[in-house]
Amino acid sequence: MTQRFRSYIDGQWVEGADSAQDENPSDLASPVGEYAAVDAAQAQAAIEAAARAQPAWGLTSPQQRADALDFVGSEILARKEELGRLLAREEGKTLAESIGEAARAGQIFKFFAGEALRIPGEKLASTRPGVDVEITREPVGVVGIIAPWNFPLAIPAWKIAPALAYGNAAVFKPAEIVPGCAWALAEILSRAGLPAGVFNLVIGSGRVVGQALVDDRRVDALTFTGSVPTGNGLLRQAAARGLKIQLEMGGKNPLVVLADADLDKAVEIAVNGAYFSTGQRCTASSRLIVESAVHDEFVARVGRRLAALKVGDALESGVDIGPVASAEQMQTNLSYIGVGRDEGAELLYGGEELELRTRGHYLAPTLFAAQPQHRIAREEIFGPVAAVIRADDYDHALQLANDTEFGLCAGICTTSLKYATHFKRHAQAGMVMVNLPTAGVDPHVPFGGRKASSYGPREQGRYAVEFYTTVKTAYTLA
Ligand code: TXE
Repeated sequence: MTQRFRSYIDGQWVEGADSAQDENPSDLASPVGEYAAVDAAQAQAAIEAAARAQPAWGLTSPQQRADALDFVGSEILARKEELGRLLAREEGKTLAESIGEAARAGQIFKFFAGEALRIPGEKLASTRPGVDVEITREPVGVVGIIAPWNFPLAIPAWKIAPALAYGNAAVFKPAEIVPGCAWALAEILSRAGLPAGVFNLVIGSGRVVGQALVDDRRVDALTFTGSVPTGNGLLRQAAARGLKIQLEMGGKNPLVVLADADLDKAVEIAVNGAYFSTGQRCTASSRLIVESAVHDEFVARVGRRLAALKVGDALESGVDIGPVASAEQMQTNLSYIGVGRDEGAELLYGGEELELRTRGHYLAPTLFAAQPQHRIAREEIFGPVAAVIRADDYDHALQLANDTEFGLCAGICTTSLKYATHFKRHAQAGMVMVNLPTAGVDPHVPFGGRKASSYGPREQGRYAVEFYTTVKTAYTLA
């Protein structure tokens, strides 16, 4: 029987106005299920329920919130294999990567269960005699959550968990192509002892349901991860109505490889960062900037490594790279491969769709030798496609690394303390990696970027408190 993923509004599972298929990108002949997309009126009902439930939830004991989040985290961790399987079928990352992501989502709920009990405040001496000054943090209210498809459990987790921990109500809109993971998360949350309306899931399109979250004045804050054009559109609308907003958008993350690097390690770091999770990570190392002295050897070794990678069904054992997540993303990837060729970038490896046992969106890992001005070296592609760029020396590599509109993550492979230290200081990015892939972060520390990559306070770790709370300064004369 086809599984049907429904939305969750005001403590009830609801049917949608429209139905659509939930595809399995590894095997288009066996879809994951179907989903019921809600309409704008249903999204407004979810916002209404959240607005009604939030004041009481914001005043609950932090222990009650901690217990609810801990329950969710424990269940996700206990069921990580099963949830990982669903994720692998729906989004297409390999089973090992998917189980890892499910575990990460569980850990995030556990982390914020603890944070619910550690909401910070301050007491300062007043400049006036006899007066006390207290600074406290209160929930921001109703939080709208708009999530992308590339981390369908972890990204919703790192938005839902802090929203609830700090006493907010949440209305969560997942990306259209991953309704199953969203439903699975909501199903667990529906049994966590939350009062009706505190958490709502609205499955539907960005244009209708996402837009309803932006338009509705009962939404007090909006957190978004997705593409630059959508994010910038939301930012303009948020500014027009004074909506608190946080945006995590694209990246074109550089990985610098210096001549003094351990080349075998650098190749592993580059291949992991650029191609794992099918390159569909905002922190992917899509620009490999390699010092001239080792450039050719590096390219040859990356080529040998790519030739050994197995592309295939996300659930099959031994597969290193799953399918591209959707036909639309495949189209984007292929069109960029065409752009690269037309611009005169040299296609070194891959570049073609693969026909495998099952019909799916399979793309060979692709590497171009590019010039810094090529579009494939400047624009986010979001697939298993990387550009290698030659640098004369460290200074040139740093200049190339920073020559981008984005600033999410930047990496360097070097054995030199001097260059590593200089790079950490001068890379224009929110996150810097030394001898590590640009993708792959810890859950308990801030995540986010600079320049066109991000807007607003950082996500994750205790820095999440900035977005999900509002500060009150109280003066008392006893
Ligand atoms: O993103 P969108 P898509 C980039 C990546 C990818 C491209 C397209 O380059 O190829 O974006 O992916 C919702 N009002 N990234 O189409 O459209 C939408 O329903 C309100 C990078 O998935 O930005 C989904 O829930 N909401 C990124 C979410 O926004 C709207 C991760 C993201 O969709 C909306 C994902 C609207 N008008 C994609 N339109 C990263 N770097 O992490 C859409 N949405």
